[in-house]
Amino acid sequence: MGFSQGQEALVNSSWEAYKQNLPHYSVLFYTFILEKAPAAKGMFSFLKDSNEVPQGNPSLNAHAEKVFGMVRDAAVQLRANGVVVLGDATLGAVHNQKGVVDPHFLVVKEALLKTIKEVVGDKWSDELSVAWETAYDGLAVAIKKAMN
Ligand code: HEM
Ligand code: ISQ
Repeated sequence: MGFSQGQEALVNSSWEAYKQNLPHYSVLFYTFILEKAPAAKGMFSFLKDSNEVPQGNPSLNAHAEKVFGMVRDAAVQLRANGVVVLGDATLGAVHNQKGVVDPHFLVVKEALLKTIKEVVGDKWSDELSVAWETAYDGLAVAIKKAMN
């Protein structure tokens, strides 16, 4: 089964809700990543010098928005073309250089889903979860390919 219009709509509407309170959800996103992978702290330039995830850091917010936006774009691509193509080919090298390995992709995936769960509150559903997971997995495959 391909990625449906309904799935794309689920991703789009929760992406819009995420952007409504970007600073809050971005901090939450990093917090979930570090809960699962405390050692990842040293990998992120905007985290490594502080004990907590810094609030109100524009660069931190912009990076988180970019990651979420890329997953949302992956959903659009899956719906239109059935495949995710990485727009920025340098992302493979960026992640290699930072020492990102395969299991990290599961950490980021879980953090993304937990964040979306907070974003949508009682609108959370299995369908919503599967839509985000499918888009994320497609994008993760594309980034991992670029890392080889
Ligand atoms: C950098 C996206 C997975 C760690 C970046 C950048 C993007 C990005 C766009 C470039 C800098 C920026 O503009 O934000 C993604 C996406 C992912 C993914 C879409 C999954 C689908 C991962 C994973 C890790 C990771 C699994 C490991 C924990 C990093 C680090 C940087 C980075 C450490 C450099 C940040 C800095 O400048 O300090 N990522 N990434 N990424 N990514 Fe990812
Ligand atoms: C880059 N890659 C993966 C996850 C991220 C989370 C927040 C900011 C940047 C990121």
